[in-house]
Amino acid sequence: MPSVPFVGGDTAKQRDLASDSQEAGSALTTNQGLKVSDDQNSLRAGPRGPTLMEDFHLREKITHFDHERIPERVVHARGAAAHGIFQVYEPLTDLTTAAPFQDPAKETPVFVRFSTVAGSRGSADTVRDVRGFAVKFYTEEGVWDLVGNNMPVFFIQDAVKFPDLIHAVKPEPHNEIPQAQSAHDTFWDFVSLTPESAHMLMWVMSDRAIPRSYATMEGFGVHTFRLVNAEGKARFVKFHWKPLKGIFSQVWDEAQKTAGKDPDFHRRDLFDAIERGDFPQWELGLQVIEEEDEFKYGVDILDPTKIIPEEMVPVRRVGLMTLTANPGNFFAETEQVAFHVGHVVPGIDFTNDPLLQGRLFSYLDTQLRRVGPNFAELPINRPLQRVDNNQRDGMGRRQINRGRVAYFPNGLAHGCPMHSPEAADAFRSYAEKVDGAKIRVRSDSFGDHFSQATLFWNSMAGWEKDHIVAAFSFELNQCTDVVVRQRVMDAILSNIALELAQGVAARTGIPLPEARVHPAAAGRPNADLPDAGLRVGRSPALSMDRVAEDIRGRKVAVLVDKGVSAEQLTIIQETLMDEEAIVEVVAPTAGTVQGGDGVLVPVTRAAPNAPSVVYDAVMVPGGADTSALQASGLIRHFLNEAFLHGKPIAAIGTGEQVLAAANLPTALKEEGVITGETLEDTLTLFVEAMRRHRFPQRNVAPVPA
Ligand code: HDE
Repeated sequence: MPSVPFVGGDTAKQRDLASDSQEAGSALTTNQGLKVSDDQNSLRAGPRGPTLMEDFHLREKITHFDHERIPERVVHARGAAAHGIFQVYEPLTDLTTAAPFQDPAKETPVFVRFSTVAGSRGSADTVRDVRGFAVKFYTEEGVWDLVGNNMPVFFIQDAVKFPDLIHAVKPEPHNEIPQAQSAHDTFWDFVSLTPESAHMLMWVMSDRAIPRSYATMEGFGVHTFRLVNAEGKARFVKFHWKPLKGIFSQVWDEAQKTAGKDPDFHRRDLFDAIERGDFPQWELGLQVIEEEDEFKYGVDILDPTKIIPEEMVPVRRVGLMTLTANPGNFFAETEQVAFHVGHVVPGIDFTNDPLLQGRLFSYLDTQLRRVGPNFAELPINRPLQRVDNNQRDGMGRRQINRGRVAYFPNGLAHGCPMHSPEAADAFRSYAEKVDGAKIRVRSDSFGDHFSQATLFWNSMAGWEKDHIVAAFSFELNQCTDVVVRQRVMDAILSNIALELAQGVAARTGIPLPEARVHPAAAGRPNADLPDAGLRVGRSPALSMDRVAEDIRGRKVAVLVDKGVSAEQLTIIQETLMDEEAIVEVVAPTAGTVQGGDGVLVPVTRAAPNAPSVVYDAVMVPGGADTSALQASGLIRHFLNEAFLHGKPIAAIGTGEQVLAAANLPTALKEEGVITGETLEDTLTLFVEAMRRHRFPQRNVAPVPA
């Protein structure tokens, strides 16, 4: 798998943005350019007198401050972003004329914003939620936005239901509780009455909804789009982003605690990784479907609650995206960036997916409300090339359009700017033939709501099933309305898998339905569609039960206190840093500790500031004496929590006494607790265990039979 280190300088977009940045070292001025003599004292009548209205500097400064916020996004308010580049591996001219896919030598600048959906702008990163994965490509033929999520399907099949879905999941309107959580009555009330959400519910109740980092998430365009080549031939396409670091998550208890200990966990991880040159990378994957194969796969490709399993249509990896730079200013870039599914370039087109069609309206509308009519002129949104048309004026207009002509056709400006009927690089909509009666009807081919939810369940490893059962149970135990709880059981869970329904029943006390709702009554199977093996099989690509290729960017805590062997510590640090892991020395207090061999050991972080939830693994070196470490309640708590969350734990020599003091079992090598080995062997086993990420046997009880 190619992992191309980024060696270049700023992307074209960053250079474009840099032209807007302020001069360093300049004098403080008002917005009118006046040099300010005193920015610390307002103008008043005598040292103890009232402040004067006349103080235009005070008024300008305060007024601007009062207007600093723009409306937060109605969904996806909480997010973080980065700049980068995209490069295609080989020309895709047979498939599309889209600019980023023509030339492997070409670096297309991108700006990528990741987000949660339900929470406000100040909410925590690690909540259970879908993650947005929105990519803006600044191509030489205009801006293309691939506005996706980290899950390949969605809750609803028609955009008209979106406001209801979001009203249901957002905090309840009478008391604005709970923040950034689906675990409340109104969400489960809505989805239990909306069986088309069953498949998506499986994804959000899986660990996909609590990613370890943005860099370990997949991304999906969700809808089926079209690729169109120079001959005008179109094919259907589904877009995928495959993370080179693999797909890894937190566990639920850990995610909840991280939300309190470090609400910026994902944002910080992305920022820090880029600052230290550990650039997150994803391969772009395409599932291409010939037009004549539209009905071959047993699902309607216009239905956004369905996937085409990778085992049926393989994902062809066509290029690499590398995030190389953090934004210079969060507001100007991350907050003001305005994505729109309708921003496409020649060679990419839409389909009639009714969710996509509604989004084509919504994104422009929301940017007009949120950022204003001239949002496209803002530095982060403007394309790299010159914009020329007859649109004029509006709030916040930047461009000064000289001359008296702002219409077409015109003779006074020689017909300019003129449209380009002949130009090969102009956008032309794909001439799909459309013919139908005006009706408010959903196609029967959208009717099977459960087969793929079952497929997802069948494709999970045992521990993933445990986590899904635990997640449904947690959410339903947060619901107070017995009717809602029972309806989720009767109308959703029992139609997906009996084993799932039984597991949730055992943990929630919700009775199983007396007679299982017959699948046909719940909208399946769909007799109109050929059964292509989807309904019975497994799709291994859906499982996260995998081992990482390396431990790059994983965070290890090495627990120390006075008496630690500084020599061992150095070897641990060097070995793990050679693997490009991040090693932090954690002690009960900050500063330095006196090593057993007389060396002063610098501490990276004190235990109160270094909760176990922000680390992937923990190591306890030995030394002359570990009694100080054994005596620390914080350290014992740290180890217990890391154990519960299934993290690799290793102890060397007298370090084992610290594990014993924390009452941890020390003979669990198969489950990632490494003891009784030489330092060298411990490190080898530890790195191997870290590649497995977690030992989930430790963090959840088995699903009751
Ligand atoms: Fe969005 N969505 N969405 N959405 N969405 C927005 O646009 C909407 C949907 C997604 O980082 C809004 O600028 C409707 C699916 C991302 O700035 C808004 C429907 C997918 C982002 C909107 C959907 C997404 C948004 C709010 C159902 C995955 C954040 C603020 C028809 C394919 C982009 C904004 C960023 C944001 C509407 C469903 C992804 C209101 C009506 C499906 C990643 O326009």
